[in-house]
Amino acid sequence: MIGVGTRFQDFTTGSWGLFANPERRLISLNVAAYDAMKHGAAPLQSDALVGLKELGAALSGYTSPGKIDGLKPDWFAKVDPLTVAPGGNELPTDMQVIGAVQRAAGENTVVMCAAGTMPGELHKLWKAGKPGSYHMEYGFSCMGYEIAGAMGIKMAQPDRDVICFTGDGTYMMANSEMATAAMMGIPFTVVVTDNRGYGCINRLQMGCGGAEFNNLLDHAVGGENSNIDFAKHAEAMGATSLKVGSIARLEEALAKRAEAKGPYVIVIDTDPYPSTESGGTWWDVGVPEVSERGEVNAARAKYETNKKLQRAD
Ligand SMILES: Cc1ncc(C[n+]2csc(CCOP(=O)(O)OP(=O)(O)O)c2C)c(N)n1
Ligand SMILES: [Mg+2]
Repeated sequence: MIGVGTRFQDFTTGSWGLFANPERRLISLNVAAYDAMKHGAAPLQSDALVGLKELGAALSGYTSPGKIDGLKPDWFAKVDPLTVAPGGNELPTDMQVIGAVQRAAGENTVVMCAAGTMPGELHKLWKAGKPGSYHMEYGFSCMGYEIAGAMGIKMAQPDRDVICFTGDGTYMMANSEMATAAMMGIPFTVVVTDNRGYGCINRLQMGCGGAEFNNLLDHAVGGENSNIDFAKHAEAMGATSLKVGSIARLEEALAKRAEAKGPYVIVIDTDPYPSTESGGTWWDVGVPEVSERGEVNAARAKYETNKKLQRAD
């Protein structure tokens, strides 16, 4: 395997469960020696472009025995149905929101995101257009990067159509650059998926056998008193904003995004529970060894099975 510019971190490697084959050898091309050396890889310290050109020349005539044709269409045939208009859900899912944005996006669109449910969902579901159209802060997946980041992308590439995904939690963590964008008339679109809490962390908690606790507003002390109006909040900072009640209305609102003079914020309530199961890989998040909860014991047993697949050397 050849890794280019990767730190081979947990999300890339399924916590090293994906690359368990004993025959596996790594070549790591990285400008940082520290990263190139990791996991017993043969290190190639180089700029990516220069290194790839030289590797390409050295490998000329070689063809891989692996077959990758058809993998991409097969994948999308499996997951595309999740992105089409609401199924049985009372509230739209985040996958359906991605579908609506995908249908509204053009060649010139850049989608961006950083933290919460959306990075994982976009990674699985988004079909990127031309190069430079998918901007994901997944180095640290830092909540609050989204709105400032979207403004930065638009400033760097004024001709691109920038669409930012942000959850309600990450919107709350940092949003004030919206006021700057409104003041300076920097136009980009923000889709706020409001599932009333930290949906992805709640699912992680459940996945580790835990009872739902303190991640969704409805499980927090006084949560019933919280009813944040994100559209009004954005409007108060000078953005054009609206709240939509369905995927169809979201599509109508997205179609009008070019009319906005500054940031254009569309808020939609989503279901905090569903996520795309396919393609899900293991993440080495510790589970207690001892618990009175059957769910934790079951999660621990699964953890130990997965731990055996891990090969990080
Ligand atoms: C600065 C920062 N703090 C904490 C986290 C851990 N974290 C990742 S996602 C998340 C919750 C995100 O909630 P929200 O934006 O509402 O997204 P949702 O999963 O509900 O769609 C938290 C606390 C983080 N990534 N960055
Ligand atoms: Mg949320």
